[in-house]
Amino acid sequence: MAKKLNVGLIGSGFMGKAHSIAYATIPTLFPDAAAHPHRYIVADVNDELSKEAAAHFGFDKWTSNWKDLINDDSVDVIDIVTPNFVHKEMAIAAAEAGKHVFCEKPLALNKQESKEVYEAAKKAGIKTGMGFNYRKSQALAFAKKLIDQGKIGTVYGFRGMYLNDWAKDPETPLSWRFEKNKAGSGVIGDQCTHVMDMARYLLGEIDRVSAWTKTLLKERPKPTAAFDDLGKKPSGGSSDMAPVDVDDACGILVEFNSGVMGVLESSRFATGRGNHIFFEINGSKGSIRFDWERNNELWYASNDDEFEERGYRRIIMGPAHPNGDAFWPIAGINTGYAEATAINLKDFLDAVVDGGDVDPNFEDGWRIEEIVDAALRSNESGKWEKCHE
Ligand code: NAI
Ligand code: SOE
Repeated sequence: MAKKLNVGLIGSGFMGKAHSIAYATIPTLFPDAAAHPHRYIVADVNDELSKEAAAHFGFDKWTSNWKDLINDDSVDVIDIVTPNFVHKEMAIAAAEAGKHVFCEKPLALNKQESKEVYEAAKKAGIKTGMGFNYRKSQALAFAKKLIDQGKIGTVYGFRGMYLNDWAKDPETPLSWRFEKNKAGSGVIGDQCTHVMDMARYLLGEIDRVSAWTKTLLKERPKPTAAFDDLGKKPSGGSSDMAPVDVDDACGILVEFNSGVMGVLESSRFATGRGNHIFFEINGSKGSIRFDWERNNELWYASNDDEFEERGYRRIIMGPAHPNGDAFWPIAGINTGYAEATAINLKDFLDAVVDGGDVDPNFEDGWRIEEIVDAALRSNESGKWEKCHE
């Protein structure tokens, strides 16, 4: 019988919705899970948003002061889905109150802040989880299985990218994602970190980087309301302009601890790209490739195939693949973003109850911010930079 855990959710934007859908579906998808979430209380910045979120997302209660969640003895886990600049304060307060904490990526604005959050959570002895949800898709978990089984042999190289085009329009107003003091960094922390997470998950730690970043539009219209226009048709900008002080595009050469070479690229100006999170891994016995826009497929090429039949084959995810029991009886019926987010939150909640390890956790959040920091340093120095302490 699953233990009920009361969730306190802070933030009710894009990810507030995604996490609420996950909490609603976990009991149905995973009847045998150790924990089942209860949507207990939600907080946003004012009464209107918070009340609307409770009604829309199915929470019992709401408040416009996130500290109420921390001080509520009935709350078992705090889930932080606010803009990056408030993650640190909220996560440390929750940890110090002995709550288990899940935080969206990035863990904090930079590597120093992220380390502080990681250490506060470690000291408090709580369970932590990170919002690197894409890696929880069936295809990613299956890719890891193939690699761990040696199906692609000795790994020679990783190439990955995260391309979309939501920022390409100069009329898109400034929002927190364009401001260093609110976002920490630009596309490198906001998007490229998802590919870094996949790379670390599949191939282990990244040791050093050589990077180049660019701000493609140096100013944008000041917003006339406090909203994030992410991906929508531009509206709500004034004729006054404000500076963009973070990167819009990046290219990074990486070397893993294993010595494997990799190359990463990310841009939010890649016209025509939606959510193109792509990687390819080449090895001595085969290759794997993946594209999130077709996230129910994993492409696999094996040198064991007959010479004349060699090339990529498309494997469609289904009941035979990781977490298959939770979904549909036939391959190709398909799962997506909501299901990957549900698996990520389910794994975290289960660990709260059964005491197991969470993967990814705040240490991963901190280590990834170290890689971001090294890439930003490399952009300044023009040299390779080591990532970790
Ligand atoms: P958003 O701007 O759509 O929503 C943020 C919400 O937080 C807003 O409703 C805002 O009013 C609220 N908020 C801000 N300050 C607050 C405070 N002090 N107390 C309570 N509520 C507060 O942002 P979005 O897109 O949901 O991003 C949130 C976080 O999730 C970010 O850290 C972002 O990087 C991450 N994210 C992760 C994704 C993933 O796939 N893992 C996808 C999108 C965002
Ligand atoms: C914007 O680039 C964004 O919402 C990111 O913040 C998310 O992490 C990404 O997965 C979707 O795009």
